Amino acid sequence: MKHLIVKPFPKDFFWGASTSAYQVEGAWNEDGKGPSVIDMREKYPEGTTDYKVASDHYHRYQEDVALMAEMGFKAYRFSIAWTRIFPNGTGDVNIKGIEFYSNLIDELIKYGIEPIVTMYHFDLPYALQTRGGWSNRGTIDAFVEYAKVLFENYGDRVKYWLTINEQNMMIMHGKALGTLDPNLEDPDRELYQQNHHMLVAQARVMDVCHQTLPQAKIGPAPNISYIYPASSKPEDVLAAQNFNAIRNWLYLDAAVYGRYNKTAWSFFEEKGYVPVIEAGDMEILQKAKPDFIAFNYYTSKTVESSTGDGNDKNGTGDQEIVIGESGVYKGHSNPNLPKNEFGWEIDPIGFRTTLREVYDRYQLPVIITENGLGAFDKVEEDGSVRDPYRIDYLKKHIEQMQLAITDGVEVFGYCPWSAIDLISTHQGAKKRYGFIFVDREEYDLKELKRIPKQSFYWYKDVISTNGENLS
Ligand code: BGP
Repeated sequence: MKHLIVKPFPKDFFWGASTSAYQVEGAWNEDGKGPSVIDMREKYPEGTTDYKVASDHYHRYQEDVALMAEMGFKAYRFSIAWTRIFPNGTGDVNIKGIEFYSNLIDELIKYGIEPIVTMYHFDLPYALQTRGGWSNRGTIDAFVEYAKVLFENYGDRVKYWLTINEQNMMIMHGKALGTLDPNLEDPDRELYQQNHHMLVAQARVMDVCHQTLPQAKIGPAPNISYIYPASSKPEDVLAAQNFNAIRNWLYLDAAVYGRYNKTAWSFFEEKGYVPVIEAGDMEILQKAKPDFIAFNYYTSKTVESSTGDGNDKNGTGDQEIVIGESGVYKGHSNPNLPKNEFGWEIDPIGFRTTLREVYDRYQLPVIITENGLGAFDKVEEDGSVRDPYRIDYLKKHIEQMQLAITDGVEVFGYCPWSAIDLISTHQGAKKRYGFIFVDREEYDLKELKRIPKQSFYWYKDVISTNGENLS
């Protein structure tokens, strides 16, 4: 639809940005923090650093929040490191960890910035992993115990909660993210069992949130990308339906309706991935209802029908760009879309399509919790950092988000990735996403000086005009 009149962004729209604890904080073993699966990874991608210091936000959060306030942030989405609260995943609470986030939340509130808290962003406590991680139903209880402590300590100030970041990516690409236990014997079958446990854990936590904090709102935070068929061939359309179900709707149908998506379930049956569901699990899923849907969007995906000859994995680049599943769908590079430096297709219109589809299916308010462009930013001789490519990416996505709002989608916030430079999951410190440059290199920490980028000033203007001035 080509709108002649575009609706404005809602008043009180949550303009902000996102980070995650392990990628930004550093201080990986300070003040009683226990190790997470990320800290204990056997190796990191070649030529990339670990997460021990990251952007040193743990020690510099006041300076960082002041910069966010200068940009005019209305919201900041960050994650709490489970291992700062429970160094062993469960058991004794670490008071210093409680204090850190309490101070961070107070600092945000001081500037009128709404804290939006992700409870778990990839960094499962290593102590739980050694006991089977998400394969062990005990981890469900541990997550509920952890959530209760967060609600008790921060529920007076935090109104917006996100349960699990990108559960779908942890299940489908856990190896690349470093969240998958490398010793799993039958990873594919086991992963969908873990997925089931995460769904139950999420549902229980949503329920506890509603019972204990009636004013709070809580939702899931998957990565959602609408899947296109490579052509109008009916076989390709079926393949796209398959992948949409397995990658996207499986997770949201369970979170919102408390049921397994039928196409995804038939995929489990076909492949031998059917999870064990214990008595009462489906009732738990059905009882819990999210208040909104948060999702991360970077790119769309395109597939064609499977050749079934073992050559379905297709694509180039990193992360989940190489996709395909024998007999189900085959990855296809979309010739209509440009790619970023890392091979990720750039698709702003796909963002509008995804927003419309998510809202049509679930009829819940939506907040975008990640969207952004990774690039090799550099400090110029005059000390500035110019990132017009990032401005261009964000501008086009914001335009499409506004069109989706005009289409009728209820969007209440936009928190792109990332507020400040942090360590990328796949390419270390050199791949940057932030509005604020952090002066460090992969192995040389320098002084970790903060430098507002060109996009910082641009975004400041976007926020102050409530999205009217995108130029
Ligand atoms: C999402 C994660 C983030 C972040 C982002 C960018 O999947 O939720 O934690 O890493 O992707 O990915 P990358 O850093 O690999 O470019």
